[in-house]
Amino acid sequence: MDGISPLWGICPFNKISSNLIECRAKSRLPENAKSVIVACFPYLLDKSEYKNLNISKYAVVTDYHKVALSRLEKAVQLLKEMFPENEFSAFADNSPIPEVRAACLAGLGVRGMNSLLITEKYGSFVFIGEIVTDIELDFEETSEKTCIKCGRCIKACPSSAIKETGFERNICLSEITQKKGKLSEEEISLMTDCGCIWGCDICQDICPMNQNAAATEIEEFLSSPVSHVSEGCSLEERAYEWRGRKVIERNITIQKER
Ligand code: B12
Repeated sequence: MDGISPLWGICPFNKISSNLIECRAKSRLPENAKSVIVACFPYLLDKSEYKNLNISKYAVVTDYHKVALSRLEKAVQLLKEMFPENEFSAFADNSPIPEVRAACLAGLGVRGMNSLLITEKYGSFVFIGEIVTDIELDFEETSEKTCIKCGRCIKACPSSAIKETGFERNICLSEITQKKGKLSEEEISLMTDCGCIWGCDICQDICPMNQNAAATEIEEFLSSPVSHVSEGCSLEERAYEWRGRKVIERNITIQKER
């Protein structure tokens, strides 16, 4: 796995099996799943790549769904050759696995109050993907640990989506920028105040545990960053491609008109 991801670990499937996310990908889970090999894909680039930034950093790099899945599929090929009797399925984001929880239980980092996985080396600027298998793999017993709980993300969140008691998805600015349809005046103001057309990084940028986050070594992420989007821009290989042109163009128009 080391050539696939610089940070990975094992989470026993039975520790997350009662929290699976309902989605179509669930049908791809091995019938007798026993272990989850959880992998992180760091995505932070050098500051010089964020000039004129008007999208969230996660969307600057080549679409992570494709990058993570193609890397994990390579590992699946090798594992299938080594263990032809067993089953292996790769997922990234579009996954029945609650990925933050699985990564915490695999010992890859802690859960921030902003609900994200924070790793020691790369901070929270990592994507998560996994391979689920019916092999019972050895793992280190660990519980889900939390961040230092300084509360800065709670204070900084422009829509108060982050609370001591949990996370309110519907009002998260990242969700607002990605949802279809007409936005309310309040949603439009939130988006224009933040100046971000896609996603939101406020709770990550403010996090003290992210201040020395290391940059990515993943070649596919280093090779073709796009930090600024404008009308008619290409969506190919970008994390905003799955939503279609309408949503991103709506957001670009909103920012232009303010
Ligand atoms: C739906 C979703 C969203 C929604 C809702 C996010 C949310 N926080 O609920 C929206 C669109 C808002 C969103 C936004 C973002 N997302 Co998102 N998202 C997902 C997705 C697809 C599912 C998450 C989910 O619903 N899980 C189900 C719940 C039940 O799981 P859970 O959170 O582990 O549930 C437990 C918690 O509620 C827990 N719990 C909650 N809070 C706390 C606190 C403590 C202290 C403890 C102990 C437990 C705990 O108890 C539950 C029981 O297990 C995941 C991919 C995946 N398959 O997991 C990506 C994922 C979480 N997103 C990701 C990213 C990158 C983002 C953004 C940073 C993108 C951006 N820059 O705009 C933002 C961050 C916003 C934020 N602060 O969360 C990454 C996170 C990587 C990381 N380092 O953690 C993931 C893992 C995708 C990936 N494959 O990399 N996302």
